[in-house]
Amino acid sequence: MHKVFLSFGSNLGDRTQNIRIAITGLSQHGVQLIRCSSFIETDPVGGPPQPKYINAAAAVETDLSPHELLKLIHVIEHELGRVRTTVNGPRTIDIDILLYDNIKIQSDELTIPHPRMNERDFVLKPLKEIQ
Ligand code: PH2
Ligand code: MG
Ligand code: MG
Repeated sequence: MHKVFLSFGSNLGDRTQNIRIAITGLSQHGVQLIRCSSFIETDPVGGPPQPKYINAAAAVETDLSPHELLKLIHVIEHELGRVRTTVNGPRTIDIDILLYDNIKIQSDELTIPHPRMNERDFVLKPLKEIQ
């Protein structure tokens, strides 16, 4: 089992429900929830003018590899209606892998630890609650 920290963000539709559905979707595909932070409302950082976000973080356990987990995340994001248009633009759901054991990965598709996590209060605040 691998210990993974995920971050969640949503600023379209029922933001809280979107994050709950994402966590349920993960748990149905071998990604077990260990701890979940509170859900916080945050001002958008970067991107075009857009609605406020709900952000959260979760500690999970899984046997999936980092790339298998990323694939599952993309499926769940797609199921929740995520459409990739503008960089840092509004979205129904964004699920990011922050940490995966003590692994370091740098590939075209995936960088772990998440390269911008330490600059982002909307990531760090919920993460600190559960670490
Ligand atoms: N995600 C972004 C860009 N900006 N701002 C907030 N408040 N919350 C986010 O989750 C967020 C963001 C790109 O992933
Ligand atoms: Mg993100
Ligand atoms: Mg993402």
